[in-house]
Amino acid sequence: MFIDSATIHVQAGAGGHGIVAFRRERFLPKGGPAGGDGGAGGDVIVAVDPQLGTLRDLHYKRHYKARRGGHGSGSNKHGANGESATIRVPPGTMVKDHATGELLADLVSDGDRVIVARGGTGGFGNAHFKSARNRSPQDATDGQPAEERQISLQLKLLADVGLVGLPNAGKSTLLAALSAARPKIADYPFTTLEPHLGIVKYGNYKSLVMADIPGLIAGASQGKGLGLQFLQHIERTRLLLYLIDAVDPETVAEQLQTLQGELADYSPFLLDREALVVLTKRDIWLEEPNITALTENGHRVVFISAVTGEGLDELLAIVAAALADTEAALPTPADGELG
Ligand SMILES: Nc1nc2c(ncn2[C@@H]2O[C@H](COP(=O)(O)OP(=O)(O)OP(=O)(O)O)[C@@H](O)[C@H]2O)c(=O)[nH]1
Ligand SMILES: [Mg+2]
Repeated sequence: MFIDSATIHVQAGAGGHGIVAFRRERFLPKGGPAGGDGGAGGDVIVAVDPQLGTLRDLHYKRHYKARRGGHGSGSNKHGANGESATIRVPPGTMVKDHATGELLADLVSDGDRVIVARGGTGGFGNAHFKSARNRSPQDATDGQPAEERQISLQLKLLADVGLVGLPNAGKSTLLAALSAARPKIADYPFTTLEPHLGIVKYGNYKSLVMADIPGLIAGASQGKGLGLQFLQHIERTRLLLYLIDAVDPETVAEQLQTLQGELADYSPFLLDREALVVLTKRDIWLEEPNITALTENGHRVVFISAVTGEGLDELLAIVAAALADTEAALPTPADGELG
């Protein structure tokens, strides 16, 4: 199951208390203060695990708690620090405070982490308060309470290239032809029910990440078909490929309009994204489509057949050149199915 959002409860550990104690030695009835400090409570941390592709685990476990700090003890013993709790998430996870909506972190690469609930500091034992004026302090302080809150997490896949198209346009077939990913392919609409990533190798040891998402239909923005829920996964791609089945050449301009209309309803920014138009299934065309209507707004148009491989080298060369003009590739989870 592909799960790309979750709301969880996080609770850090409280600080341990400091204590009041005095040294006891054999011939000294009353030794100096020896109450140790409390240990710090553990934090709750959210960290990237590049092996993960979904937030599924968080769907099953919704409460995360770090350990509290140990209390101080006699002979100046410091309480142990409480163990932190780490929540692992895939690259591309945005972390927000659930109540305020404040963005706490956008965790992109391996090593990225954020403390979402801070453990309390430990209290001071009476040894801490010893001074020239007060050689036998009777005071100790309690540890600080721990932070606790609800956080919401949302995964927005990180990929270089996003495939958009109507159902059956050939998106998954293209991903399968170019990468080791094996998404399900079939001649009925909505074969793909969840996003897939594939690593596409090209040139000399270069690679890019391509995201295949479920098909869009007219009215998706009103919730038709699978709706727009998967468009968040192409928000962070650098290049969009509009895949258009050109077996019926009369429909190509309208298909592009439908796709762009739905994208615009989701976020007008998506229309400013660098994009190519890819006409698919060339091996079964009866005639070449007229592409003037497609190139009007400046898009390049490429003809391919993912079945015979025709046009794929040219497509990759154009994609590579377009990406070279934008920033470096973002890190990604493993090839293939995400969940
Ligand atoms: N002849 C031919 N058939 C193709 C080509 N590309 C895809 N198909 C066929 O078109 C149908 C749909 O292909 P998919 O790759 O599943 O389409 P999709 O865009 O992923 O569809 P959804 O996941 O439903 O949105 C399948 O029967 C494919 O075999 C092609 O280049 N040539
Ligand atoms: Mg598909």
